[in-house]
Amino acid sequence: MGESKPAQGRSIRSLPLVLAVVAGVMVTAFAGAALLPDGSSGSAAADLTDEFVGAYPATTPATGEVVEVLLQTQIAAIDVVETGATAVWTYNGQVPGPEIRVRLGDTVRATLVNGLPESTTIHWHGVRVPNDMDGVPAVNQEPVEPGEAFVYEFTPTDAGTFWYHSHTRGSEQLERGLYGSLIVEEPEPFGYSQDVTWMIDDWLLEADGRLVEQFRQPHDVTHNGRWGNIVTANARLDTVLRAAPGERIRLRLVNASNARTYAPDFGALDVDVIAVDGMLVGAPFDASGFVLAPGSRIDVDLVVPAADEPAVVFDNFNGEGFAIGSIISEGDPIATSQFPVPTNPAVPDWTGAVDADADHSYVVSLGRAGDGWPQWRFNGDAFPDGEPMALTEGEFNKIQILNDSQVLHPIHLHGQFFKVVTRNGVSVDEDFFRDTVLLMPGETIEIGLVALDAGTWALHCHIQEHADAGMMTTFTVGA
Ligand SMILES: [Cu+2]
Repeated sequence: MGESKPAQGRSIRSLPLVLAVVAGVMVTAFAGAALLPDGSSGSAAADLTDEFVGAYPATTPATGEVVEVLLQTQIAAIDVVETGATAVWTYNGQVPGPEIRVRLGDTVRATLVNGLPESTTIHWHGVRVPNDMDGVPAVNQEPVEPGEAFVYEFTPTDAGTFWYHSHTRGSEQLERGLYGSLIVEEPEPFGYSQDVTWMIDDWLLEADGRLVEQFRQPHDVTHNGRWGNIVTANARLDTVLRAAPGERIRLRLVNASNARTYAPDFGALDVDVIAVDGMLVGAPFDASGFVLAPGSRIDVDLVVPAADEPAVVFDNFNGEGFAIGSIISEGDPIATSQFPVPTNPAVPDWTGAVDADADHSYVVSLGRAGDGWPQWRFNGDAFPDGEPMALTEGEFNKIQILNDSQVLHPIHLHGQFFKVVTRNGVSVDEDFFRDTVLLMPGETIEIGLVALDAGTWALHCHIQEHADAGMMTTFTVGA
């Protein structure tokens, strides 16, 4: 353990929230006195910024504790199916990579040592990190070449369920197994008897267990990416959560798939979502039917009932009915721990954002590169072409995204959380933040956010085959 290095720009990045508070006080003080002839206050954006105050912090002080992690990329073999071993690319010889667990305020110092035959980088999905720690080649850092090392150091700003994965040629590197979870625990535990992570992934395997090694097939690129023929939790087909009747459990589900979307079905179990994409929700809601797009997470709160049969958690997104994992109730019943479901009451309402003008807009479309290869584009440009979108730091921004295609696109913003405010022009009242949102074919959505974290960040489709075919752009926050 050692001294933590303060993250760059911390003091600068705390300013916008202070300004927002001041602006909020002024708006409140003059409410009613500044109405325009049309009845509006003329300060809709300021009101929306004001609603955000207190939703999550601009910064979190470091405790000084440093958690050192070595992440060595290497080729290994694991047993996914019984018919034969699967050669995979791993962090430290395992899939998922080691679960990194820290307490809020702890500093993560992760040393990537690249033992692969090609370059790689690590992205800390959903974690608000200093910009140069975000892991995107050509945006945040140089690629880490074979035999080289890179030290990632950051103090997570938020508690919650996050994950790390390769952000280099993800259509192959993620698919081969380069992912793991990063759990940031709250300063005081809530009182769950078990806290369990299931990283959900699908694999496209030959009958003998070998990975199908044709990546970026044109059909996958132009459709919904590469979907596998088996579904695993923590790279196993037989993942089981064993608990006594009455146990109250926090189960964290991470969609680590390249492309497949899930809708976890808990059957007869009574399951509440308490967090989405790492962040606590404003109020818990029934988990059934929640759509878990690639990159996304949900944390659920469940009480294990007395039961003779395992409760199987199925994927119910497209009717294939893959089992994800199961929960086995065994042993003597215990008294269920009683505590209020954790929430974040400060999630902004932002239903008024339906009337705000979009500050920026994107159209997503499929085209062809000069060599005929399929190419995904934001506003006609495939990465690295295109100008960065400039967001106003510390103020409400509304972004419209139109999916002008017939396939799914889970859109992920780096370094920020946002709320979905409209779908196809209709106001949406989701009582939680996201870092990834699924666009259905032909759909137009609008998201709102107050950008607190300065720098140039990636915005891309989390279907890896789409991202690697150009479906990425950048945006800037602050100077
Ligand atoms: Cu996409």
